[in-house]
Amino acid sequence: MANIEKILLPDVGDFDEIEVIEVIISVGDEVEKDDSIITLESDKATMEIPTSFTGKIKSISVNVGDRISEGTVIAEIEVSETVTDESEVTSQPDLEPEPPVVEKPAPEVVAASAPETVKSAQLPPPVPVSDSDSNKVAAHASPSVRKFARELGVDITRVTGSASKGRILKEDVQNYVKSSLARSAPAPAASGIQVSDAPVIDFSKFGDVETKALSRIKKISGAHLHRSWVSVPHVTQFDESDITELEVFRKSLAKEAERKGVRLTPLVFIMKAVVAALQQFPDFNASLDASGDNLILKKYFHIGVAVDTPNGLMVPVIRDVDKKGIYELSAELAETAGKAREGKLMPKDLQGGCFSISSLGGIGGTQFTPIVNAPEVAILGVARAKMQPVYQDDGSFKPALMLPLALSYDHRVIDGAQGARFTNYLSQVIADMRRVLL
Ligand code: CAO
Repeated sequence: MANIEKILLPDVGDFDEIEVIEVIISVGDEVEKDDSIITLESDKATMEIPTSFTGKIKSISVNVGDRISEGTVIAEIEVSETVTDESEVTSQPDLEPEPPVVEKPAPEVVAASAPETVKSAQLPPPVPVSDSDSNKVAAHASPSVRKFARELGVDITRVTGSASKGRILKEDVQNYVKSSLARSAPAPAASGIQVSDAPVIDFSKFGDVETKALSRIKKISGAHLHRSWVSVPHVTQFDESDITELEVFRKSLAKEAERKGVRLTPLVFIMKAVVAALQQFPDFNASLDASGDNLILKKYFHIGVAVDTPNGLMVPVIRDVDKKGIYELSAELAETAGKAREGKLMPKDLQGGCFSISSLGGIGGTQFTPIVNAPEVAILGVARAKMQPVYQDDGSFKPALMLPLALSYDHRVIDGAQGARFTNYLSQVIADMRRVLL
């Protein structure tokens, strides 16, 4: 016959009518002796109450929010293991008229106890912890989980709990071991960068917060940018171009552009200059093949242009820039940027790029380091042009409109010297667009 026992609240010290803040078990759960079954909270401490029986929970008599005292029935359990040490029994046998007076196990007082400091012999050194981790006073885990952690040589204060209120489960310890082993394992040959999970931080502990979901575009572009950031060894080459004459030329075309219904900005000239530089340095107009051993050189010149939209960054592609004049490019750029902002781009509008340009010149800033739009091998960042005194050979200074350029490139494909030659050439072409004809 099944042996049903009542689990009673033991003496928990100087507390009476203490609140239940968590019921850890559910009916049907198999628990082991010393597993935590409920959590109580007073104004001084949070404590987990363990069971002294191994078995299956048949019923639960308390709810979150109840205030309970010594002797309150917490649950009934079908005992599957005989408790040999009578002195540890805290429950009341079903049929006995009087509960035996016994020595109760001390509840585990979480907030007040010191963290365990079991040293790990098998695991790699822990990663640096965040403020929130270092504030952790004690790991919130049942005795059996602590025992499990000790057996594996895990410092339980480093494990992030996934149960409510950060309680650490056996699975959390297992996951910690898995990720620690993965960190210490040699990096897989192909793609493998392993980073440990970021700690889960409850920012509301520090002040008011609001949760705002990332837009779909941000999530997609974020994953792409992250992949490029970690998989492409980046170098950024800075340069600048004197666009004083180009600005005179651009402004002289303003009326004509207006008649054609377009607005000329420096960007279209930069696009043409970029194509001239790509023709001069074909390795920049390329992608690595899947093996990583070959460069696919492209004979077409499709340029991606980063567009700032209300929902996030998009990089539509302007095709065959080499075959188009600046008015045609201006019209196409305006139309494409408009579509991007209205969410009307088709997937094909975002495909086939050879090289990207990210222009923040209309907004401001002196320089920035763009992320390569893989599988492309380079991207040009353009910041805001600024009037500057430029030193002349005769010892005088001449005012010049200087355009900051930042070329980020994939160092697996492009050497530093090539990067510098590319920006140097590009800078000269932008400064004197007649070079496009050469
Ligand atoms: N220096 C000084 N002025 C500049 C400039 C520069 N480098 N680039 C543009 N300007 C001026 C333009 O001439 C225009 O002024 P006028 O109307 O008086 O001529 C004004 O700034 C606004 O230009 P614009 O931004 O509307 O147009 P654009 O052709 O330069 O750029 C587009 C178009 C779609 C690229 C831009 O609107 C945009 O979205 N930029 C943001 C890109 C982005 O978010 N990049 C970050 C991606 S993360 O790497």
